[in-house]
Amino acid sequence: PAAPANGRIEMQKYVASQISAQQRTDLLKRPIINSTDIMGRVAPIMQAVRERGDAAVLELTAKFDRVQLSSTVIKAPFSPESMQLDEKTRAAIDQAYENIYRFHDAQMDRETLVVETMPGVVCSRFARPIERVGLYVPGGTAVLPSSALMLGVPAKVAGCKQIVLATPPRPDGSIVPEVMYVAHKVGATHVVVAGGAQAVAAMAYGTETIPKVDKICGPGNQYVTAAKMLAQNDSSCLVSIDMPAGPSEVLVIADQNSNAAYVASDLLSQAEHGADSQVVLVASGINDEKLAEIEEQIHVQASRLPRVDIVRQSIPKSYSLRFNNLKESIAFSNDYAPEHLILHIDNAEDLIPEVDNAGSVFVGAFSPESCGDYASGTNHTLPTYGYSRMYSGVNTLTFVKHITSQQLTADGLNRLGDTVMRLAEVEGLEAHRNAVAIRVADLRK
Ligand code: HSO
Ligand code: ZN
Repeated sequence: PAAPANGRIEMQKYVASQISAQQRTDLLKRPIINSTDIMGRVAPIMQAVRERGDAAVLELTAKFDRVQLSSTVIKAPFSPESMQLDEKTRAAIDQAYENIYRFHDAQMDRETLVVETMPGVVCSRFARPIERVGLYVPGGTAVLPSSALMLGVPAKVAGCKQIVLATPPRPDGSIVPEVMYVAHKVGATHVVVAGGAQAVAAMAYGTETIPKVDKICGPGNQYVTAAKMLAQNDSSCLVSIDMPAGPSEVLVIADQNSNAAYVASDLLSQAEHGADSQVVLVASGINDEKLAEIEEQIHVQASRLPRVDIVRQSIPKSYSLRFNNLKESIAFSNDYAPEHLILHIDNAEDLIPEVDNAGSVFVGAFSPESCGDYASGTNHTLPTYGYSRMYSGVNTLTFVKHITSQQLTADGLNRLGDTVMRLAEVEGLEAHRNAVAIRVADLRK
C-alpha cells in the first residue's frame, strides 16, 4: 500500500466485526518469501565454499562486504585492543550477560531422569552438550552484540566445547568491539570474519581455518536463512539448525486504559528493525478517541526517530484490528502466533493462561519488548512467521541433546521378555525375538 499523501506515518485500520473470514485469514498471513529464487542464488555460494574453502570465503567477502581480508578467522584468546569499550557500554553488556546467564543457567538440565518402568527395568535420560556450535550474528543496518549474547550465553551454559561465532566485517575489515567482547565473555573459540550464506557454508562444511560445526543458530536475512536450510538438508555435512527465521514481529494487545504513548513506543521499537518488520496492534474494546491517540503517538514518535525512513516503510504495511473484547483479541493473537506478544492491559498476568502461541510474552505496561531484546534475561532469538505454533525460541536446551539409556536386571528381562518376543513375532523380526529368547531360556531353566 502507498504511504498516505499527507506524509503521516500510520498503520492500516480494520474492525474485526466488519471484515470477512477471508480478510481475517489474510491478516494472519506473513508476506510470502520467494524462497526458490533465493535458494537459487545461495546454492552456488554454498558450493563454492564447500569446494574451495577459505579462498571462496575471502572472495565472497570482497564481493558482498567490499572488504579484502587476508584471513577469515580470529582465534581465541582475542586481543584486548579488539574489544576496547567505554565504561558505560562494558557495564551494560556485563549486566545483560549476568541476567541472561542466570535465566539460561536455570534452564540447564543437569539431573539424570531415572524411571523404573516396571520392576527390574530402569530407563534414564541425560543431557550432553552439542560439541561444536556455530552462532550467526548479523551485521547490516545495526550492530548486534545483543544477538551474540543471546546465542553465546546458552551455548556456554550448555557446555559446548567449540563455539564459533560468525559475523560480517566492518568496512575496515574489523569486527565491532562490542561483539568481540561478548565473544570473549561467552568463551567463543573462533570468530569467523564473514557474513551471509558464505559464513553459514563455512561453518557447515568447515574450511582450512574455520572449524566445521554440528549445529548453526542465529537470526539472519533471507540469504542466511536459505543457507541454513540448505545446509540442514545436505546430509554430507551433518548439521542442524535452530529454526527458520523470518522478519521480526510484534503483536500488542491494548485496551481503553492503555497508555497510548507506551503502546506506540513498543510498536515502533519493532518497526525500526527493518522495512519488512511485522507490527500488529490488537485493540480490545477501544473507542475512536483512544485509537486516534495511539495513532497520533505513532506518528509523532516515529517522526523523531533516526530510523524514520525504515519506519515509514514498515508502519504503512502494519495494521490495527479492533475487537469488542479480550477473548476475541487473544483468540486472534493465538491464530497469528506472534514472535513477541505484549499485553498492554490491566492485570495482564491473568491473561497468560489464555496464551497458546507466542515466542515470548511481555506482561503489563512496564515490560517493554526492549528489555527482553537486551537484558532482562529471556532470549530474543524467537520463532517468527507463525512458527511460534510449534517452535520454541533459542534456549539452553537448543545447545544440548538428550541421550536415553536402560538397564534391565535378569528379573526385569524375565518379566518383560514375553511382551518383546510377541511384538517381534508380530513384526516378523526373528533375530529380535531371538535376542530375548536366548537369554530367557537360560533364566527359565
Ligand atoms: N527484536 C529483535 C531482537 C533485537 N532487538 C536485537 C534489538 N536488538 C528480534 O527479536
Ligand atoms: Zn528488537
